[in-house]
Amino acid sequence: MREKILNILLDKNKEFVSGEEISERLGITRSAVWKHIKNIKQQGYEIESVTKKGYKIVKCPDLLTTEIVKYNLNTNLLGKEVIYCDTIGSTNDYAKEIAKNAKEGTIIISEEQTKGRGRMGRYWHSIKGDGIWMSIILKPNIYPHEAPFITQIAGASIVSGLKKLGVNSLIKWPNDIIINNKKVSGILTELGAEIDRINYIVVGMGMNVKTIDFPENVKELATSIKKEGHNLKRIDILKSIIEEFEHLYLKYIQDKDKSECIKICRENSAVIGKNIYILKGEEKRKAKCVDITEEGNLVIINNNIKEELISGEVSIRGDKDYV
Ligand code: BT5
Repeated sequence: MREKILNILLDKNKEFVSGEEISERLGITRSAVWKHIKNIKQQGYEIESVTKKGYKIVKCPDLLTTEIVKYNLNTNLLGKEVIYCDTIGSTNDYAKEIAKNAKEGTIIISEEQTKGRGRMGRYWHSIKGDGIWMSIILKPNIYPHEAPFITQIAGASIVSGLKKLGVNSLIKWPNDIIINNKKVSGILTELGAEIDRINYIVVGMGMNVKTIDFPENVKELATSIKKEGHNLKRIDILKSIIEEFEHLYLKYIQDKDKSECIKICRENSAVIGKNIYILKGEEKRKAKCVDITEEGNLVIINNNIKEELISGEVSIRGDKDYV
């Protein structure tokens, strides 16, 4: 009910709506309306109430709450369920805990993560209120070996979601999004599977939006949307990415069409045409990146020999810099 009232107020777009209208539309008493409004205010919304005029939203809190994320979200699958947390260990861990019984498309968002994770046990800084820390639960009918493609979909949807808002970024294959050679976003795709079938995939995406001062150990390599000169709201970025994700994901799952995703990955690649180092465990070797295949694998040339890399355990560094 609270969500319905909030939606009515948001629909009015900062104009008054009377308590009577709300109570009639929702079939509840005016005092029930008032109680819900009080509750909505406690969530951080500034609501003006004037006798005979009713209520209007003056200011929404800068939070990624369930109601705000779902409001006018243009999707059919993603974000029908949104779980919002103020703080959590890791949204990916929580998503994996609930994945079995969760609906496909469920999104978990937290204002802060205390144990945010990167790949291979690395740490992911997730400062409270500064970024987007979210995980999406998917249940695609694909083979486990096809799962790395979901990381490509996530990368492509971040790049094109940002582009729609006027921000240019590049994908450092397989899972980093960079602006001006610095990392603004990272993707962590995890799998719950049996030998030949996937039970679920959790796609975690972290994006620095408002951070200006980064922790010492990532200061040199990290950036944020704000630091790059863009004053965007987290909620607008989040929705743009989710809508792009759904579009590319459904093309892949329903039409078996990877082409649009791969086109975005190729056209916005930070590594194609570059000399790089490939890191795998202790191993480090030099190669030149030449392409990304239709499957989302990276094509490299080393000593005149062409090779395809699958994302899994591989990291890439530029031959001079991070990229
Ligand atoms: C990643 O791993 O880039 C995947 C990051 C995924 C984070 C999301 S947030 C929501 C969901 N829940 C989670 O627990 N995780 C996901 P990797 O390629 O391994 O990069 C990790 C490295 O990035 C670290 O070793 C640092 O060097 C650097 N790093 C850590 N925090 C960063 C930040 N906030 N911004 C930029 N770089 C960071």
